[in-house]
Amino acid sequence: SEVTRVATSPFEGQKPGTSGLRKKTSVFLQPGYLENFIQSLFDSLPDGELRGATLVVSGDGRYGNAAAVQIICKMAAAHGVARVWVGRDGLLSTPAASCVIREREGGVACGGVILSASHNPGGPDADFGIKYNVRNGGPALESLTEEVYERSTQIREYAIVAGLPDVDLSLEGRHVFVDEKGGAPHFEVEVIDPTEDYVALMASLFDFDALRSLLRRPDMSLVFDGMHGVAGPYARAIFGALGALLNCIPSEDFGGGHPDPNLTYAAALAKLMGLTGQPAGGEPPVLGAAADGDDRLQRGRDADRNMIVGRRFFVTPSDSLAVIAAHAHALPWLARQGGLRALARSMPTSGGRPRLGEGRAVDRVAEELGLPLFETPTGWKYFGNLMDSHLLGGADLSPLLCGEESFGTGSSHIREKDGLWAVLCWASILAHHNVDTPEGQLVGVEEVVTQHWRRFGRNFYTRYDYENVDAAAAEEIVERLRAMGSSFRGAGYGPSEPQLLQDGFALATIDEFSYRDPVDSSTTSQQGVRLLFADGSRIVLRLSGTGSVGATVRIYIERYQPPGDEYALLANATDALRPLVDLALHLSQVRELTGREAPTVIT
Ligand code: VG1
Ligand code: CO
Repeated sequence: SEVTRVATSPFEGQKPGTSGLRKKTSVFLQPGYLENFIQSLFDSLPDGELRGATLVVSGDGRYGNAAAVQIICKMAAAHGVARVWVGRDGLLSTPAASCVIREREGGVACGGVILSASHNPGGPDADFGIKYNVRNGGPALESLTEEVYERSTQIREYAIVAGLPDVDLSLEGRHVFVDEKGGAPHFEVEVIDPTEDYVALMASLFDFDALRSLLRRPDMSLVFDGMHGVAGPYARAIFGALGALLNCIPSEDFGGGHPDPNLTYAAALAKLMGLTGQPAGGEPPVLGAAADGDDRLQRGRDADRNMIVGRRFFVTPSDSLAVIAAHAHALPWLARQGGLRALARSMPTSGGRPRLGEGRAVDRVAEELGLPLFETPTGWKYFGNLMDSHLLGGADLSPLLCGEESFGTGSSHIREKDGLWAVLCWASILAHHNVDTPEGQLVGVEEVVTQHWRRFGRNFYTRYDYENVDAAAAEEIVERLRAMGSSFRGAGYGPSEPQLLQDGFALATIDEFSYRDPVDSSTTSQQGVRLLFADGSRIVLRLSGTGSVGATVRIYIERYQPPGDEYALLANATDALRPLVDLALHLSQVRELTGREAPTVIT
């Protein structure tokens, strides 16, 4: 069919944030909005990139997903793409999309358009999102997304094969379109099984036999909460293959709201695991996990995040990363590759700078294993460059483990965070600790984590989110802390001369995080204000880059407890952090400036 050129004019604000372009669904539904963005994206790709190429197009199934897939297919046809891979029903989890780009047919795809607003809720009144992942399977870097934005401000027309019929996305297989005049280049949409490539990859990374033996023990139990997200089918395929009795909680038990996997939103799992209230009947399961999925009615599914819970025991995401890193030897594919080469974490993830006070959490593990530790801005895209450092002429830093405090954990097996992979890591860690334990004496999650603290110390950690506050007020909070930084330095305070604050806190540094990518030397600045204390405690404040309206203020609060004092090590986190939380609220004036008495969410 013919390519149509449709006249259009720019929409404001098509600027991708932490993880792609996220806007209200109604904004995306304006005629031409999606088309403009896709045209700007296609125009920003290297010359010839799409000609004859295979492109992955899929999403998390939220409201608008299927219609957007059809439009993008028609635009791909107009730009010379030979084949589009779409997951059945237009669905692929974010990690599975990364996997399909990298692995399917040996990694022939040129990239993928992922329709997801991940942890933001979906629906006609909620959010929609779109991001592009490049050939390595990872999110596009800022150099590309900036260009897309630039082009979106100047766009005049977009190209589409408007006459191409919609594809039945429920039918797996090849849907081939031949030009009626014959001989013209053909275009096809291949609807693929969304779990096939991903499950095969997991089976190659982990020792499924060892996991099967663990999961068959009468004293072992696992519960996985897919939170109505796309994780469900992947979990069924994987844990089904492992013969695990997957306690599938009926979805009706979950209230709608927000797809973050955390103790607030995964309330049913928290209850089942004995963290809140009385669990119904018997001991809670040994290992519990949730992926990010979503609210009940407005399906949105992404499955890149994970939450790990033990029996009556919550594992902070920063601890989860540190524990996985400390167990690299127990993870088969890492062992096969001769062990880890590097570790990375986003700046707000538990750690801080090791040169001040003690190095912490994952930093301590890196120190002990003698591995380089990279501290990157928030968002997954920065990890990809490190993993592909050899392609850019640097030292090979893969295999690399990385993570974020926001329930994101992953490694160089793909280029996205990966919720189910993290659960398999934890199952592998339990398998490793329980090779010889007698029945009834299974080493559980709590024991693994407390052993870790006894060796490395513990980072008490919490995050306060103030969602959808006035944008000017949010800016003012950041400005205040910047100004505080200037006067702090002006007065000559610093690491060797800390400033004594209320409650005896000694402030050693205030700075604003900026990152110079060690591989391609690009820089990213204004990534959050950090207050570092002489005892190694830390307060970080930054504004979210994934919201669709207003601003979200995130305050990250962390205190390090060295090993040795058993009582202090096992203290209640809320109590242990209270003075520092009070200080953070006081210094930021977040209550006064936003008019919010309490945060929207505490994790
Ligand atoms: C948040 C998290 C960040 C994460 C991002 C995407 O970003 O803090 O760690 O990478 O969401 O996660 P921000 O800018 O709102 O703080 V997902 O699961 O929504 O792709
Ligand atoms: Co997500």
